[in-house]
Amino acid sequence: MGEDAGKGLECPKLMDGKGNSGNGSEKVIPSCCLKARASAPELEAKCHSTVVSGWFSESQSSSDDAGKMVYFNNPMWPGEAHSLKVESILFKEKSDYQEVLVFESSTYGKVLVLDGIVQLTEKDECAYQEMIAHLPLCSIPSPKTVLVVGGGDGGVLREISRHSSVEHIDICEIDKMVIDVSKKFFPELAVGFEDPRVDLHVGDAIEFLRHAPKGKYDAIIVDSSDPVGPAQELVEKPFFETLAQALRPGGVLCNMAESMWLHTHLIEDMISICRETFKGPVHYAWASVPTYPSGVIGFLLCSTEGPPVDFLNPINPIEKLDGAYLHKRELRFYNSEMHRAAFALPSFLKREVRLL
Ligand code: SPD
Repeated sequence: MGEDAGKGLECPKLMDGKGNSGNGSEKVIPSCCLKARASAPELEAKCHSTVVSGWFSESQSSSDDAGKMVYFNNPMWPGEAHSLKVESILFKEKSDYQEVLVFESSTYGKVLVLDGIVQLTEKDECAYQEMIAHLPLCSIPSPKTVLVVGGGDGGVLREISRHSSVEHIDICEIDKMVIDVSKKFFPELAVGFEDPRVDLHVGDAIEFLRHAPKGKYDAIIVDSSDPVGPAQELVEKPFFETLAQALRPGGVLCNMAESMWLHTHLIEDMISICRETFKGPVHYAWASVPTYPSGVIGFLLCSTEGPPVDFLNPINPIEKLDGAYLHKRELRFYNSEMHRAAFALPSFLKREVRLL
C-alpha cells in the first residue's frame, strides 16, 4: 500500500456561514458545498474527497468544532456511500473549478475523482464511454460533425474516433487540469485527444455554444459531471435550448442522465424540458457501471425536428462500420444488442417519468 493510503486527505479549515475561514482570510465556498449545506443544514461547510483507513468513500467530510472529523453523504445520494480500497494516492490538487484526485484502487485500477465523486475507473469506464458515444452515433446515418461537452478525460473522444464518417469533433471542457491529469494517468482514455479530427476548446460550454453556428452539429454528447458545482447549469432549460439550436434538423443529443434508482425526479424534469425543447423523440437509456452510485447510469437521447430518428434500432450499426470494433482497442461493452437493450425500462421508471 502506498504511503498516503490510510491517511485522511487534508481538508481546508472550517468556514463560517459567510465563507470565512475564521482566521481573517476570506474563502469562497464552492457551489457544490453550498448545495451540500442546503441538503444538510445542520453541518457547516465541507470539503471533498475522503480517504480513511485506506478506503475512499464517495462522501464528504469536515471537522467539527472540537476538530473531530465528521462525515456526511453527498447530497446527490444521501444515505449511501460506495467505497473503494486505496492502494496509493497518485494526485490530489484543487483546480480553479474543483478538487481533482487520482488514486490506484485495489480492484478497479486507477480512479479519477472530481469533488469527491467518482468519474471513472480503468475497469468499468468502457461501459459509460462506449454507450454515451455509440447510442447517438449509431442512431443516425454517417455522422460528420460532433460536439462533446465536458469529457476532458478523452474517453468519449476515443469512442467517437471509431466512426470513420466523422470529419470534425469539437470538445469543450472547462477544466484544463482534468485533461492534463488524464494525459498523465489515463493514457488509454486520453488517446482520444490524438485524433487529428479533434478540436479542443478549454472553456465554458455555455459560452462556447453561444457562439456556435446554428445547426452545425449532427450529434452532441454531454459528458458532464453531476449537477453540483461547475455542471449545475447543464441540467437547466436554457442549456438544452442552446444545444437544440446547435443541432441540425434531425440531429441527436445524448446527455448523461444519472441513476434511475436515485434521481427519478431529476430525470423526469430533464425529460419534460427536453420534450418541450427538442421536437423529435426523447428516450431514456441506461447501462450498468458498478462504480457509479447505485451501479447504473442513464442517458437521455433526443432529436430535433427533421429526418426521423429511431433511437431504439441502430440505423448505423457498429458491427458494419469498417474497423470500428477494433479501432485503437476492441469494444468492451457496446454492441447492437446492448444498444437495443439499453432502452428497456423497469415499470416503476416508465410510470414515474410517464414513458408508458
Ligand atoms: N456520478 C458520476 C457521473 C459521471 C459522469 N461523467 C463521467 C466522465 C467520464 N468521461
